[in-house]
Amino acid sequence: MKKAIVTGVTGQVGSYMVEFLLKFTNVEVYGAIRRLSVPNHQHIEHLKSNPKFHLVEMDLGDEHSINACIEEIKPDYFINFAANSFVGLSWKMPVNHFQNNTMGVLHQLESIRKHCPKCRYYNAGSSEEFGDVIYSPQDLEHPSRPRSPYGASKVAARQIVKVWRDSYDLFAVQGYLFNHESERRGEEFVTRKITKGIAKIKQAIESGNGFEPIELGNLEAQRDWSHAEDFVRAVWLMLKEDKPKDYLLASGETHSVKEFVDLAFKYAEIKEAEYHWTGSGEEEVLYFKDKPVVKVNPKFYRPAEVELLLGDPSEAQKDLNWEKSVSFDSLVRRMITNDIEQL
Ligand code: F7E
Repeated sequence: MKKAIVTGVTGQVGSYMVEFLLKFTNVEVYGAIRRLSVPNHQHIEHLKSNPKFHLVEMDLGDEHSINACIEEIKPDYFINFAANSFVGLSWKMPVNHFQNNTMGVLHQLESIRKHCPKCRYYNAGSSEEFGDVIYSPQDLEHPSRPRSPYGASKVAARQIVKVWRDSYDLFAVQGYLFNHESERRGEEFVTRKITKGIAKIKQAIESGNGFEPIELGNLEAQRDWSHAEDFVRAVWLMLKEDKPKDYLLASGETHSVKEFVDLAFKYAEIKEAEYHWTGSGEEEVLYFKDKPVVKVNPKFYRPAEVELLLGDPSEAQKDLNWEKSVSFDSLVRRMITNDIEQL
């Protein structure tokens, strides 16, 4: 049986990747985890009894742990979803982002080159690499103009993947993944922060209790949001191609943070709902009747913002025969419904 190492399996997209591989392929999956003192296995707990799934310990910041896993398992596939992925934090911990997101990739590729050069390698790239975009929709030709240490760390990783591919004839690719969200999204990201916050507000309103408004940063930022589960099939298809080639995965639609808020309130179906926005910029507030439910707090602004992202997924659609299955509307509905049910 072929073997795949998947990193980042306790996170959103890594856990969907493992589910996909166990369900649709005959591959033995080694999920790489970093041991923490707090429990973080909620997305993979249901997979642990599967005999084709094993957990191994690996830390992107520790090349010895990377090398030890690769040398012992000698995987046929290596799918790297582990990363420091919160853009907002990357200004506060820039070195850490480069150590994990860039140097981690270099150590993985070096180890693959030495121990299993036929291994097919995938690293998760990001639309943050496009950054300060000069045209829309962004395609594979769009230049790298990152705006954050996170974006720069992913651009550097992309160069490393290319150099290792060209120099050592490795099957190594890095996709451009536009924003991907789900019911498993971390609560620091804007979509989940909104749906979780609205679920709590709904509960408070319907039980006659008080509540604090949700505080957000830039409401005008526009993102190309997809469901994370839609991307994992495309990642697998990239690894099954005849030749290594990078692809861009996106929904092909862009929506503002404010539109996400409006739709999430709509699907929350709060009784006697009656909303209105007032003000602009830092003074912008969304009211439910006379109570603020969303307001702007400049502390969530970024030192440099990526204002607009819109991806062109046509090459992946054509070559990989891949299509998204979850629309923006369904994504928001699924996330808010899940958070309401969880409460
Ligand atoms: O921000 C704005 C914020 O943190 C989205 C990661 O998966 O996708 C993700 O990066 C937008 C930004 O995601 C708040 O300024 C407003 O414009 O949810 P986010 P992100 O930065 O787009 C890319 C593709 C990745 O690769 C990353 O790993 O929303 N925004 N108010 C806010 N963002 C946050 N987090 N919190 C706010 O209160």
